[in-house]
Amino acid sequence: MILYDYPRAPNPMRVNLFINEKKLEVKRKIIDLSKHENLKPKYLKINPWGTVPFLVVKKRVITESIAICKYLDSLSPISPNLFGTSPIQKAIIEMYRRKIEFDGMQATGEAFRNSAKSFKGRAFAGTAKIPQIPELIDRGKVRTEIFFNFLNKTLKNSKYVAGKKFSIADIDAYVTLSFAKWIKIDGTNKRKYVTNWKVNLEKRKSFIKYNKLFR
Ligand SMILES: N[C@@H](CCC(=O)N[C@@H](CS)C(=O)NCC(=O)O)C(=O)O
Repeated sequence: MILYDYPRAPNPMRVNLFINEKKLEVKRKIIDLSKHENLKPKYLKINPWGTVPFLVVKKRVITESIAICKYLDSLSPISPNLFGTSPIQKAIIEMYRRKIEFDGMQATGEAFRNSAKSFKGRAFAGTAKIPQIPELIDRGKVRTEIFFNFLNKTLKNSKYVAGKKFSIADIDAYVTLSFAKWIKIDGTNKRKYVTNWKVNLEKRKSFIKYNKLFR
């Protein structure tokens, strides 16, 4: 099993934090996105979508971050369980996770992919040639701010995003917070509950290990 990875980018970051939380050891191959290595024919042959992360397991390829996390989770269904255990927990975690992905990560991505010079002509991740739409930059930023307001409100009443227990939803929200810096949005700004939650998460061994990569 090999994880094709570029830990700095938001989606690989989700998988990296998950792996750290579960204390798993996974063999990795780094694909340097800054050099567009993901679009080289040798990698497109393995993953035609041209994105990272992807996991190769006995010639099968798993490309979506959460699909990778779920696969690793079922190989190692040990504590901590980050997807929930009871039916209601599982549903609540998935509900928040989807909201974070659509209203947070995608909103940030909308502003970022439509503004970054290096993605001119490639406004979506992967190989498709899609022009940037400058009007989407401001819209993406507005959506991102709305998302952080929602997150702040959620965290006012609960220690973690989906309740009393740390879950994959916290990983996704933290990744969004970090990704938003790329569009110069500080999600903690005037948001006390997001700030406290971030400080708390950054004390976790898994987050310390990840953040050390870039010091
Ligand atoms: N839905 C995919 C998205 C993967 C994705 O967008 N990856 C980005 C990095 S965060 C990528 O590979 N970008 C490379 C490019 O567009 O050239 C997932 O959940 O993993």
